[in-house]
Amino acid sequence: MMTRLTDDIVEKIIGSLDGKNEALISQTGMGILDLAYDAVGIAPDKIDLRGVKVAAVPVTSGLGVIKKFSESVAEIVRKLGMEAFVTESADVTGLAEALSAGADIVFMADDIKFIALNIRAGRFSNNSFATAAGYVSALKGAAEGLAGKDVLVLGAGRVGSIAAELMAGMGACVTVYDIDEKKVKDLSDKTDIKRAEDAGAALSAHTLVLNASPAAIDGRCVKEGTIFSSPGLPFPFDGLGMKKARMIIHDPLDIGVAVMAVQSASFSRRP
Ligand code: 2YC
Repeated sequence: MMTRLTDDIVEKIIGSLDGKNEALISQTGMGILDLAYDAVGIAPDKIDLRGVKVAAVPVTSGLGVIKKFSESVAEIVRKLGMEAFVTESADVTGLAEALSAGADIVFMADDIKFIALNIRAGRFSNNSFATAAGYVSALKGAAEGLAGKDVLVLGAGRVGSIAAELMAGMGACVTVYDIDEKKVKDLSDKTDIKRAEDAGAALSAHTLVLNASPAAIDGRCVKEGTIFSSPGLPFPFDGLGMKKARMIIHDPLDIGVAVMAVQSASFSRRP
């Protein structure tokens, strides 16, 4: 079960976007749009985001709508230079409204999946891949490259396992910890990824960490000067961990949505 955003976390997103973009530039050398291009692996001049029309459709299934979730998605997308709106209606009626309004891309999330569907291309971007790729790019930027470097991934769920494979593919020496060792075994059988026996010991031995786990991080185990690229929710750091970390890159939704929007738009890229 993926970690679910709460109303109060989402409420804070819209007003914080500009400040967080400045922070991201100082942390990684990239603003959120450049980071999204990097994560998708597309050069900015190969795609024109202006005029791309994006609809965010609220979905009431399962645990229902999260207040301001769709509005936050639309605002994050507008900051990338695309046009974005939230449909009046939810669910199927909302989807019909988006299509009638000529949306090129539709964002929708239930409690299991969060996708950005490119209508004409008939292809979609998935939040798990987009979040993994976005936070890998962030770590790569902050570390000035990952090739040949030791990187620890906490959590072998959908985001952590994709991130581990992406970084192994970049030549990083990846170690993964998950409380469920079977998840890591599946991963290490497929790749040259190593399995950590103990989270604390692994943290004490790494200064590059991608945290994609919902578990708290014990500051006593954090190595001084560690760079954390940390999509994990809820925010896992205690005061000691925040003091010892050189940098913590974290947001509840922004980077994942930005990568989804650029990746989904790239499906329509002119040849
Ligand atoms: O408001 C709505 O339309 C809701 N149906 C949205 C539910 C989103 C559930 N997913 C999550 O909270 C997490 C996010 C961190 C991104 C991916 N899953």
